[in-house]
Amino acid sequence: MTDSGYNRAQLLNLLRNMLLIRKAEQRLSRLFREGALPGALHLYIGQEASGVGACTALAEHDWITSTHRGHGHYLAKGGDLNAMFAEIYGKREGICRGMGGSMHVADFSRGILGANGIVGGGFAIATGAAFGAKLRDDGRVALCFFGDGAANQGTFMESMNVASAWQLPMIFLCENNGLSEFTVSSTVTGGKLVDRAKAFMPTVVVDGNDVLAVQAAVSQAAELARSGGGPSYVETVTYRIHGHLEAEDAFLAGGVYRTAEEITNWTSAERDPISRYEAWLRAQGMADDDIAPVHEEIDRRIEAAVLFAENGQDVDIYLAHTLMYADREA
Ligand SMILES: Cc1ncc(C[n+]2csc(CCOP(=O)(O)OP(=O)(O)O)c2C)c(N)n1
Repeated sequence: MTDSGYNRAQLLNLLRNMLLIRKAEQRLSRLFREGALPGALHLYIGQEASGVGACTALAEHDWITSTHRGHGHYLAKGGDLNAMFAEIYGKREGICRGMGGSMHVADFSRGILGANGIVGGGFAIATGAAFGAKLRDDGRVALCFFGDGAANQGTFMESMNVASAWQLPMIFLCENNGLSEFTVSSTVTGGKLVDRAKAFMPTVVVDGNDVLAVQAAVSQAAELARSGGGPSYVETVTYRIHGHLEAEDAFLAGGVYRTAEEITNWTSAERDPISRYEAWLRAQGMADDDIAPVHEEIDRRIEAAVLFAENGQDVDIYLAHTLMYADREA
């Protein structure tokens, strides 16, 4: 990790944001196993440096589109924790009134155009947001998070083509975790993903578990986009530690697509994005007195979010029908 020029408070804030994602999802994982949560749960654990590095390089009004693995992006962009928990619990107090669930957390007021159950579904949405920003000349940038699996969807090429031809203020942020559901991506992917983007725009591949490296790469891409320089492609090489989804064992029925050694390797203190960042903070002179209170604060916020969600009202299923039509009152 390199010197970012950040002050102590900013450096601790990066830790705070990564811990918020990690601890929130660890709690959600437990709740899922206890049967407290309806719907599927795709966890971002292990990829926190990618979402936090990218979102802290953006301005509050910039746009992001997310994926089915969207909790980390939503929280990193400033989405409300309580409203996310209530959404995942299927409660009316949820960010989408409990009707979207885990795969659709969104908050347009914070530039979060939504998680998305359609793999590759964010490409065209982010391209449209960037086109709108260019037409309005409002200085906004649109960043599209997507996985290496999504890069095999046709809309990736179509969106890069339009973004490049029209020089849109856009960042294609590929979170390359090497896996696509229960498939090792290299077995279904021709060539290198970055080479696809090179035909259209500047590219960079960074260590996606190094929050400061991601932050620096996305800052540069955002600066280029804001100054009229068009789109960029940033690839963050990372790893998802949990299964594709929390009920993975039931889907696999004894099948295996990765080894225990691979997981152990990526969860080692040297590679895990949070432990290695904490070690780096300590090397910069931070002490337990700086770091421990951040853990405690996040633990308190998460327990408050669980209570908030548990005390919420069950989703109003009749409202879904009303909301289906644009000309009806919500
Ligand atoms: C259009 C579409 N095709 C297939 C699926 C099923 N599916 C869900 S996640 C996934 C793999 C996505 O891999 P990647 O984009 O690398 O994201 P990751 O899960 O690694 O974060 C697939 C094929 C889907 N949801 N949508």
